Amino acid sequence: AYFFEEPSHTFNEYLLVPGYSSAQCQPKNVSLKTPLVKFKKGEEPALSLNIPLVSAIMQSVSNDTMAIALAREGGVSFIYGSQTVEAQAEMVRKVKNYKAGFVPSDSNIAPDQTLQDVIALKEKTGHSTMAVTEDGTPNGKLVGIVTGRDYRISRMSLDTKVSEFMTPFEKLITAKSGVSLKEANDIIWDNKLNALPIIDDQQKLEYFVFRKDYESRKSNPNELLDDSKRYVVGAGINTRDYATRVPALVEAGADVLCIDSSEGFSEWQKLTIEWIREHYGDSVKVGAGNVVDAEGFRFLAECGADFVKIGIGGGSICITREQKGIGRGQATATIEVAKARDEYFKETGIYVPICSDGGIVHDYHMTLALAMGSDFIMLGRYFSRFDESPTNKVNINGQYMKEYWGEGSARARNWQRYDLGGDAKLSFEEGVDSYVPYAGPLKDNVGLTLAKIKSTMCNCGALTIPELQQKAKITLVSSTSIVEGGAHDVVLKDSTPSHNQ
Ligand code: MZP
Repeated sequence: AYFFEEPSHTFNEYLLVPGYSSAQCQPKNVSLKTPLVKFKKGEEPALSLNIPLVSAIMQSVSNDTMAIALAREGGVSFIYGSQTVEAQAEMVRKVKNYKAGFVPSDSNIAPDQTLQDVIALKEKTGHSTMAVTEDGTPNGKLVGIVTGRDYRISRMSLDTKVSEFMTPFEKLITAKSGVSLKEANDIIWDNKLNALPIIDDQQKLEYFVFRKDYESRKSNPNELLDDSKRYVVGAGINTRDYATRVPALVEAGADVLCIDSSEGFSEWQKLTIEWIREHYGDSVKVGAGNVVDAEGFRFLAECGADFVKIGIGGGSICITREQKGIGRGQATATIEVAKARDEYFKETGIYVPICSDGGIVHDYHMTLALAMGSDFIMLGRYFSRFDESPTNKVNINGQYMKEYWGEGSARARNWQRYDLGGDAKLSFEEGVDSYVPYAGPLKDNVGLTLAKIKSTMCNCGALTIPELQQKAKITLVSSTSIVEGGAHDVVLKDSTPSHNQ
């Protein structure tokens, strides 16, 4: 047997030691842009991320709603593959058909709704909801509701009056009535209007409502668009049905694919990548993984993977290490694979981005993963807590939770992720079904996380991710100093401080 010299470590066992910060080192000057797919020395990658975060290829994390919300902030979701080819392609299509800046296509008007109905719908769907009045004024007769992730009403309760929570709107145009919602969205897009299409029960446009201030559409400068109108979206594939799944996803408009497997150092991944290259050349981008050492990285890089994902057994819902005894501490795996990536780049002039997948508990773990060499990070638990994840929000003992389950759990039954040939079934579980504390909208949480990452980067004297990787000083910490890192020797007034949730 081969014995690794070092024990394998997790992110929790490391800290960053600050470096010199110049006056330029301010969070507003930090760029988090990072490559998503491989590129040759001196060239630009065909796809980059504006923030180094991607959401996990999981039923409980990445659907079309999550993908739109994350692309808006500059990251990418990989729509889960443990569903039929048609259902997955439809999710991809929804993201691609959803033009940036629009009201989501589930916007709806319900004639004769009461305010109580509006509130009940908001409670039921968790969606933000806006009331629309007949004449567009706050005190006008309620004629319908518009639901959508953009229109957040924070002060809604059963005794709230329409006039108290409604954003003032003015109904301006009726001339275009009768066109389809899609055509209405095109009109809004082409005229850069900040407007909502209101549809009748035949799904035809009845009228637009405009913001009173006639503001033009303002987009987030980080928004990840591949042409100027559509959001970037990824999708998971497996090593069994790629000959049917890949064409359907490509046809639906997926920008990047990723082979989703718990263990990627296998001939199955080679065959899958070869098939894609044979049919699409380099035009279809495909990541591979997961691996945890240099050998695994090199194998997948030589197979032609566009990026390589790292991580076995570190996911929050993962019991692979307990069930099979395979895996490696996520920090050690990331450090070794990053070295292999750099050596491969020196030798071949090809930079193959790497992605640390799973095991992120605190926001600072993300900064550590980047500092250790990861180009971007895949997260499941983190994103599952948000409004936009596809799972139920439930009240458990007075606390709101979201459901979160592993792809290797009996609930997901994603046998293809654990496939080693043989029978098409999940022989034993490698994941659990769980709850995670509900955390609210993605935008707010991601904003806070990025603020922390940027601030830490400034402490390390780095304004870009490559600069962080070059300048970071990283130290292992003893178990005693981990205790020192939290609040200690004081009696906390609140036993669950918000920064620990
Ligand atoms: P985390 O962000 O929740 O810690 O980890 C998410 C990652 O765990 C996923 O991206 C995937 O690689 C991995 N995963 C998903 N399902 C399972 C499982 O059921 C799993 N064992 O390990």
